[in-house]
Amino acid sequence: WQTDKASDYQDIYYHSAEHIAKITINRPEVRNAFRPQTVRELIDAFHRAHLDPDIGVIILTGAGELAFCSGGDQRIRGEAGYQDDIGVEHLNVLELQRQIRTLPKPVVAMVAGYAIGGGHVLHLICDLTIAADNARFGQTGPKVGSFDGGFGAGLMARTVGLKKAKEIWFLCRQYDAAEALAMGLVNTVVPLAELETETVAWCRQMNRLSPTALRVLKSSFNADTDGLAGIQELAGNATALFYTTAEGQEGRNAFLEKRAPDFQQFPRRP
Ligand code: 1HA
Repeated sequence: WQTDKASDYQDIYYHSAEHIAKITINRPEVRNAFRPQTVRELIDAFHRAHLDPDIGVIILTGAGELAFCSGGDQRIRGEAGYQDDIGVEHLNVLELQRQIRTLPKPVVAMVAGYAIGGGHVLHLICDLTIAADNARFGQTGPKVGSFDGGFGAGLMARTVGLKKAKEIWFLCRQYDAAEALAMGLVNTVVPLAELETETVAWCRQMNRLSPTALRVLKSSFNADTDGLAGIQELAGNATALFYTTAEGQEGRNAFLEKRAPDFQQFPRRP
């Protein structure tokens, strides 16, 4: 992996190799819990990977073997949210969830150890999850005085079914990797020592496929769940493809050449 020298992150790492970006939450002393700074940096890193034409697939992971992410850092939870360095309460993790969901490249969660609370929702939001055999999954909201009733509930129900999703949230149990696989919460389980090799193999396989097909498919999977915003995302791809056609370009050319557009030259396909 190459370390990104341009970035100056405190709470995360950004690495890249072979058209894969790897974003790592690096707070192992708190099981990779996130604070506002962490989320700010994650949003920046995902933005970087999104815009980099050299990157086809993104891995999200946590430092060490004990945790992927344990959710919001409870030590800095104030009266009305998670406090930043100057005491302002804002976490923006919901913005991060939307970003991972809508950025037009596959995002793979590489999970060793705990994916818990808001950290569990982050892996859920990712397109695919590769779990090590020591992975443990669960929500804690009702235990620690929180809940994620957005994608945390709705996408969970779509992923594992309504009964199981309610069990996960209402009982706050933990599930091991085999149980997670059985309920469709993860794509595969591998020995811890093989976690990165296997994850990279999945990424390489996706990188050999058509980026446009993967891009449009990702937005297709969001379209019904996300309502008009989902249709916007899907339709944005249609517009981008239309721009590459002679028919789309005729409109632009006519405007720039101050003439009437000639759309008669284009077929009205059945
Ligand atoms: O629900 C939301 C949101 C909802 C809507 C909108 C935004 C949201 C944003 C966030 C969240 C949430 O994430 S709520 C859920 C918050 N997270 C949790 O309740 C998980 C708390 N942690 C644990 O349950 C356990 O620590 C663990 C199962 C992840 C690991 O257990 P283990 O291996 O036994 O380690 P443990 O000894 O508990 O933890 C190691 C150290 O890490 C401890 O610190 P130390 O005693 O060494 O000083 C522990 O306090 C710390 N730590 C672990 N998780 C967190 C944490 N410190 C702060 N925040 C944490 N989340």
